[in-house]
Formats: sequence, structure tokens, C-alpha cells
Amino acid sequence: MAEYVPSPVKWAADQVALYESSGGTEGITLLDTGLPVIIVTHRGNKTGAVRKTPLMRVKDGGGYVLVGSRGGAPAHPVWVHNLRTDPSVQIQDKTEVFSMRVREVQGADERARLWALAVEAFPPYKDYRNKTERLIPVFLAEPA
Ligand code: F42
Repeated sequence: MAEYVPSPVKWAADQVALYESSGGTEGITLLDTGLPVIIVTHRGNKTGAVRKTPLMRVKDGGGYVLVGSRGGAPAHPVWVHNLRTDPSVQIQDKTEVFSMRVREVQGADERARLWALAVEAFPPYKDYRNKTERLIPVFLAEPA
């Protein structure tokens, strides 16, 4: 089993550590916003390392909408490349861990529907979209 390599982004790595060490009872929101966060475990497409990424929790039925916003930065978060390469992920949502498969959302109608859910769950996504020229990747994680 490949080893887990924490993110170099300290606040993200710290959130993963608290989330996991507390069994999903602490570190489960974005700072003091009260908005829920999930932890996505995925495989590094270059190193094969186990990577863990906190993302906002956006539910779509039994699935989760994963938004590659990175605060509206000009470049995609690199976890996007990992998911595009290996769609098998685990998602921890509080105390539960699910094995899921992700697919990148391509159709305009589905994208519009899922984007609306994302913005409803985390309004700043709207600002991030306005901050960057790139099309923010949206994935749907569904039970494997
Ligand atoms: N980021 C979002 O994009 N969307 C969200 O909704 C979101 C919510 C959120 C909530 C809480 C929180 O603490 C963080 C949150 N973030 C959110 C930030 C998110 O957790 C990530 O930190 C951010 O999206 C950046 O992701 P990233 O994958 O680009 O992270 C970089 C900094 C990183 O980890 N880089 C590593 C490094 O060493 O530079 C490499 C990681 C990696 O996956 N490497 C691959 C490998 O093979 O191992 C190669 C990747 C490649 O192709 O280059």
C-alpha cells in the first residue's frame, strides 16, 4: 500500500489530521463558517502516493459534488489531475467513509444543476468562478 503524503498546504494537512484523528467528530467544518467539509482520499497520478484533500461537502443524493476551485486560482488544484487519472476515491463525511468513483461532469445541463448545488452549499464558489478564466472542474462522486 502506497504511503500517505500530507499536503504541503499546512491548514489543509492539519484539517485532515484533526478530522481523521477525531474519527470525524472534529475539524469537520471550514474554519468558523460552520459549513461542512469532507476528506477525499485519492492517488497521486505521478508518485502513486496516497493524497488526502479537504473539500466542501456538496451532496447530490447519495453522491458528492467535488469542485476544483482552489479559491479561484489561475491553475487547477493538482488533485484534479489525480481524479482524472484514477477515479477511485474514498470520501470521509464526518464519521462515515465511503468508497466512491468520480467522473468529471461534462454536459452543460448536468454541470449547471450540480454547480447550483455547490453554490447553495458554499456561496464563495460563485466569487471564485468570477475570479478566474479557467473553467472550474466539477466532479460527481458516486457510490462505487
Ligand atoms: N479546495 C478546492 O479546490 N475546493 C474546495 O471546495 C475546498 C474546500 C476546502 C475546505 C477545507 C480545507 O481545509 C481546504 C479546502 N480546499 C478546497 C483546499 C484543498 O484542500 C486543497 O488544498 C487545494 O484544493 C489545493 O489542492 P492541490 O491538490 O493543488 O494541493 C497542492 C497544494 C498539493 O498538495 N501539492 C503537492 C505538492 O507537493 O506540491 C502535490 C500533491 C499531488 O497530488 N501530487 C501528485 C502526485 O503524483 O503525488 C501529482 C499531481 C500533479 O499532476 O502535479
